[in-house]
Amino acid sequence: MYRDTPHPVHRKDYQPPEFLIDRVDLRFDLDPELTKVEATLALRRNPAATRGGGDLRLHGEQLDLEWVAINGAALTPAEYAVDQESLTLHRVPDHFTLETRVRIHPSLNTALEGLYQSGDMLCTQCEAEGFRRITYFLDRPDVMARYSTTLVADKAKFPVLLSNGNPVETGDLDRGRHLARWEDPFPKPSYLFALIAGNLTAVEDRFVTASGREVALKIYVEPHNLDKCDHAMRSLKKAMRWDEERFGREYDLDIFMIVAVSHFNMGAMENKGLNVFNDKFVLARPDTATDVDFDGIESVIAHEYFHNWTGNRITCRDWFQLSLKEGFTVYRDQEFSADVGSRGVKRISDVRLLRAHQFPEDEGPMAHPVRPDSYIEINNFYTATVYQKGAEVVRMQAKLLGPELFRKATDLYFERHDGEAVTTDDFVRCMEDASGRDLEQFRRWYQQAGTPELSVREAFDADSGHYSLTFRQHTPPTPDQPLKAPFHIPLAVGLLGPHGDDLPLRLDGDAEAGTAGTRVLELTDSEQRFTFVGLATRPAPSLLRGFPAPVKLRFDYSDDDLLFLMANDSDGFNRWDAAQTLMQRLLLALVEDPRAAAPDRFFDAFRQALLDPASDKALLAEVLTLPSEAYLGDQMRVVDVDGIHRAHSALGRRIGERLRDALLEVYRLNDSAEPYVFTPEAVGQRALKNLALGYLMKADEAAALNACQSQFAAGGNMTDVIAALRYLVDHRTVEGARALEDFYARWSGEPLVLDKWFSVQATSLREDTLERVIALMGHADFSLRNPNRVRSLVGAFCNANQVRFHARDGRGYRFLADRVLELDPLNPQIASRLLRSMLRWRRFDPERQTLMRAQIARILSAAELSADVFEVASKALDDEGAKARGVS
Ligand code: B3K
Ligand code: ZN
Repeated sequence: MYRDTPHPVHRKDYQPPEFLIDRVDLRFDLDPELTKVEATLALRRNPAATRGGGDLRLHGEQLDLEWVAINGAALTPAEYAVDQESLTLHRVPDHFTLETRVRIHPSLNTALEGLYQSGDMLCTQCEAEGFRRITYFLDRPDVMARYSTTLVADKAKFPVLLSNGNPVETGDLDRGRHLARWEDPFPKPSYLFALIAGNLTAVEDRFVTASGREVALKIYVEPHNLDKCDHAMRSLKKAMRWDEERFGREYDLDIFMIVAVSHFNMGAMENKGLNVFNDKFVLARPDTATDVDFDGIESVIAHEYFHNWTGNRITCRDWFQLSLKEGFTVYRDQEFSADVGSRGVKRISDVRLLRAHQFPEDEGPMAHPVRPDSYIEINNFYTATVYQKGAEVVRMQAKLLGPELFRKATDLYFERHDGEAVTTDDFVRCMEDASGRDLEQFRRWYQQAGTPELSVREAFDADSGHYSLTFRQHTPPTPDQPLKAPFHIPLAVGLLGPHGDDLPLRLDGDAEAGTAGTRVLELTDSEQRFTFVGLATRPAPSLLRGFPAPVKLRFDYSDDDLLFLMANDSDGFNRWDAAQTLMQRLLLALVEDPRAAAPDRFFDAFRQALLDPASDKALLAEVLTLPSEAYLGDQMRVVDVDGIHRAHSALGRRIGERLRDALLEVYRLNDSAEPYVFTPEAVGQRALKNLALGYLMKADEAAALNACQSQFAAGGNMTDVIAALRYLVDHRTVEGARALEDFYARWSGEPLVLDKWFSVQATSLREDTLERVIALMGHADFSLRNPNRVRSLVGAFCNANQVRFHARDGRGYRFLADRVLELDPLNPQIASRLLRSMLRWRRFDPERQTLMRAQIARILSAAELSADVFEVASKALDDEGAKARGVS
């Protein structure tokens, strides 16, 4: 907690560490109330350091220092100084051994950073700067050391003791205690340290690597969750194999462990050899977890596993380089999911996510480049920009290089930088060196914030058969970056003939006749024209196939073009995008004029798509899903909260009414009685079926109510149950209330399922949702101490329920501010995340602006705030930044 204004850290101030640490020997005497940590560090002056003095300052927070010695001699108080954030050793030699002993208090650690207690177990979270809450250290990623860890604890309470690396010793001690010692042969930064102590059971398996080494795989969970690990284990083995095949990366230790923890600030953590997971991303059974959960588990397990190479073996020089590991690893997990599932659907859901979270971030007060220039609290920069846009930036490089050269470049990266802490620039240099391409201009994607707007004009000359596309790029100002230089943007373009076929793509000046399909063009200027030749009639342009760059496309498609692309484009992504644009248009017209009617041909196209037996069901479900209310708001100059909600409900209801028969047919055809399987086909079938049911429920269709109730009662799998529950709660007061009671009675003992029960209520469109949410805050099962529970109730209400959170009376805003103030002293990371729902207050009408502004100001005036919340709140209200962007 800070009384003074916390200061930003700047990228330009980076200095190499004055000392390096070669070895770390840790000994933990574990106890939830009081844990003792003894650390022995082998330090030496860094030959590459640019400055150095006699003193050495180590990071340390909330540590009670008991003892400190250099080369075996205890220091006297004159030889060191301790403050709230550090231990400074005066006049240290060039080489020395430092020993410290500190006391820490895991059971009091509600921030869940450092060593803390979750239920009956002890666990750690060190990224980004949690290790300094465990012991005094150079807690920065460019200090990589070899660790050994000895854990001592009561054997009955903590039979399992885990840390990074390989197990080397176990043994019994006096007073019912025991010990375990772990050695990690790979040098690592402190943020990758982990330990776990608990009463856990493991699901075990083995994996033989491409070179024939055997690796033991263990997933540790609390004993009652043993039957929910199959999917996680399958996912892990798939990910290990895929990384060998696709990137040539093999696992390197004898053992790989995953531990599921129920109190966790984020999704999971890639600690070397010992990944610690939020149990939401491990535990799944068909009756407890939805398709979305199964999918999340598969990709998060893969993501953390992939970090072993992109993050752990090669790490970040400093936290400004976070996207070096996160952007690349997200790209890798996206490609993995595309390969093991459906590539088209995966791309759609990734772009949906990017547009829903990253684009708004890029136009808000916390917009920052993929490689930020400054931060106050690094935990605030685990953002959609660093992760998702960072992945898009890697994807663009893969596109520019093509698959072979990209693989050559990643091979070079792994070889050149193994064991190092490097920068995003080092990554791009590998792309350049392996391909011979100059990516100097491309580097702007790391440096400039903001989403480029890409306006396109077309011209067709029937006489010459020339068809030209003129692209103009413009990136709006962002805080501290008023002017932007043009980006290097890969474009993937196709042209459709009158029968929907892909035309040959020959550019003016090409020697060869073009081939039909998709062509990658490179835009580097602020305006550039591409002229295609040999066209008999005006083609329908299919621009940005597969979404090759994170930009906003502005092209004045006619409705006819969109319907044509939706029906014919060979690119699945663009079929979806055309449908989305069309629906967005209809909805925004309805917002303007509630009496506007959707044209018949829209319903005809919808019906045709629904009844097409050849269609990919998962893709179809995506195509036929209306853009969300929040996304529609993003497309308006001033978000019309109530108008959007009205239009959204009206069109949904209209679809249900007009297409009743087709929807009922689709429901019937896809309502399978087969046992649950998690395959792309089965997932698609469930998605389509539940989409149809949703439209029918909106239309208040009697047959749908029956179907919904029996689907809920049958309880076949959680995907179907939760869909039915949501529809009942949203549309039927009596039946909804009964279903909620039944659901609670059935699932109150399963925390992850209970989270869904809270979420369904928090995201309900019913008018009394806020009252319910407030009432649920007092429910015996609610706790501010569990991040999953907070997210499932408070987070869901504030982030995923635009119409109720942004209710005109401002009570949603006050509710959020109260929660932020309540949570901040307990868990600043969670408090600061929640507050982000108000970051874009300037996008709303003046009344709502005033209300939100007042709540943010109230938060800022609190006597004590964490750096996390302070940074978000102060940037939210930063008028200078806003002026630079031309908004008021
Ligand atoms: N690297 C962690 C995130 C750490 C967040 C710290 N506030 C999980 C991941 O991205 O894989
Ligand atoms: Zn990651």
